[in-house]
Amino acid sequence: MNVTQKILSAHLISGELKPGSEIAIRIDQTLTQDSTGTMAYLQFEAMDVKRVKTERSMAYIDHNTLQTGFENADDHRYIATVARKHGIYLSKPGNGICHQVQLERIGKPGKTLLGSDSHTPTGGALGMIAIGAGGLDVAVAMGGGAYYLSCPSVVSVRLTGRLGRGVAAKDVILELLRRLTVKGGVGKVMEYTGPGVETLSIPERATIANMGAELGATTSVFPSDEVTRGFLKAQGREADFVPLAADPDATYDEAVEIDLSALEPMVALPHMPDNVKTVAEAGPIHVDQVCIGSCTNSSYLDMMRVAAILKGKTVSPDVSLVIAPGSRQVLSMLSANGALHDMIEAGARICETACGFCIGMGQSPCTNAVSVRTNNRNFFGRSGTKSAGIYLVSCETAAATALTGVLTDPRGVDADLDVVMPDSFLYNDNLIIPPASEDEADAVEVVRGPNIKPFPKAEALAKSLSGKVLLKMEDNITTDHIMPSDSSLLPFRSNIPKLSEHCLTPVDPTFPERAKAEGGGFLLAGQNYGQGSSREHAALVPLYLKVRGVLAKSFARIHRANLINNGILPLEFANEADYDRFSQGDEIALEGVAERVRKGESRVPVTNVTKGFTVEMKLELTERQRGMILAGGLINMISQQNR
Ligand code: MIC
Ligand code: SF4
Repeated sequence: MNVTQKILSAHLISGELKPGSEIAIRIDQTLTQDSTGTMAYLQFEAMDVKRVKTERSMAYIDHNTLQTGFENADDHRYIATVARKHGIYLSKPGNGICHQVQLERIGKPGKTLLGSDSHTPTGGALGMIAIGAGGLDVAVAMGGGAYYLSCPSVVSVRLTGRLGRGVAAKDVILELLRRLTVKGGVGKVMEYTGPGVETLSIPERATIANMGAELGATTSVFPSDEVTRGFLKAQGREADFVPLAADPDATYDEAVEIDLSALEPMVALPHMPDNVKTVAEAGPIHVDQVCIGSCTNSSYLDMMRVAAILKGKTVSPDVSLVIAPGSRQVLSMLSANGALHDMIEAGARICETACGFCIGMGQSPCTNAVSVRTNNRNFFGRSGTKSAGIYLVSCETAAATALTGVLTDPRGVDADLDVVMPDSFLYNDNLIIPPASEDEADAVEVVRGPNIKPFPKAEALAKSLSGKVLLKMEDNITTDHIMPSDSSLLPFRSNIPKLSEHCLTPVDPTFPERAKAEGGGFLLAGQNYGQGSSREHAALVPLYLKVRGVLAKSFARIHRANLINNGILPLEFANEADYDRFSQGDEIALEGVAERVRKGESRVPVTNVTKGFTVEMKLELTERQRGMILAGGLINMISQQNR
């Protein structure tokens, strides 16, 4: 068996490990963050489970930390109290980005982790099966329920050689994105193999596993080896170590090979993470802003290399350099060893340890800006400035670029880049607040501010459906298009009515108004609809606007699950060319759809009433998913079962 099969089979509750078939797995650990967490906990409360049943559930506050009004702070208080009451550990704001802290303090080789954030696979660096999902799936897992997924196929990404000076783990994953694209990992686990693995530290593995999300992969995983042991030992957690390796005769469904020695610094140009070139090919583009941080690149190792490049130099007068270390541990170590001083003296603006600029929470750049960043997504508008373009690079490239003011290959920098991993990190868990004991939990009051509104619930599927195609969209529409997020909208993650005013506005500013005027309808999209974030809001808000189904060439994994969990039909063209026969505004009808779902038919006829033809669409649902669609979502299904 390979590593993926070993962990999945040890957690298998039902199904068979056959790629494409539905399996259910036991979840050992969960995590939520604040921008998806409020909804996840409202849903958890609706399930009436007193105490979480996992080995460890964490609630992080790291996304909505810009408190320009009462909303975010109220959400933090709700999460803190609901966590205390129900057995969840709270990581307070200031403790760091969820994935970085989970890696440092909580993750364990061989375990499963489900998180309400698409970059949860960062945990794969420790030899975990760590998967991103919608908040509702995480709420179910907290209650002890299984996580259902389509069994992934396993790709061996065989690494050979060793990274050259100035070439980084980020360049490995950018190279994979260049080769495989943002759809290349759908339905797959990227399992790292080969002699190159042992040359990579845990934070480097984490960068690669983190950004496997951009390939659309179910997750990414590394073996657990002596490097893993060393990292856990330096975190004071050697007891959590277990070795985990693929058997010598393990087989894989596909294989890719990367020679680390042959890689060069890479850059993803706007507005897709797979729009990758070498830094040399991209040329010396003039840069306005450089942002270093995010869950992809904010470890101690990354920050020490940045400090080494900046030491004794000054940032270009034309560049605003922003640095956000990934965790309190990292920031604290930089301040203790003087590296923070080197950054500050070079002219860096130090931000709090949080998602910050990565999710448009502050640091929006100027009009038409070129913003060079170390995060993982450069989707249109994500920086908060629509006319700006985000360029994704490694920490080394970002730091070198900040000094010159133009996109710069860091291999020529005059700096000592040989950062040694510490024998012991400065760990301190005093910002992780344990929950109340079972005896005390009843007395804990859950505090809800006025911004917390109930979440919308779908209705049982009607016999037949009809309505207009409200919007026609192209390929690769992201959840940032469907439910944009920036510092003005993130405070309303617990307020679906308010968010609905912004649904799909990056594609068409008139959409929310038109959807309301029509009383709902259907969406039409190309390939990979809903890629990117795990935010369930990209399903809850369309549900609120009475969107009944999405007709697409294909869907991204998490978003498809979120649609089904909320009773919205994910319909795929059986013949992709049929997409062209539909226009925005066409009236469509799905006659007798409920009966077809009930019978388990995987094809449904969709009639274009306006143009007078009928096409076949795929509606491939498992038995459990059919139950959800018929009941009008997972919560309805659970409450029916409990009746
Ligand atoms: C993101 O990187 O897009 C986010 C913000 O972390 C999201 C979660 C969210 O939308 O709240 C994610 O990746 O799932
Ligand atoms: Fe936070 Fe950005 Fe990572 Fe999402 S991708 S978890 S916003 S740092």
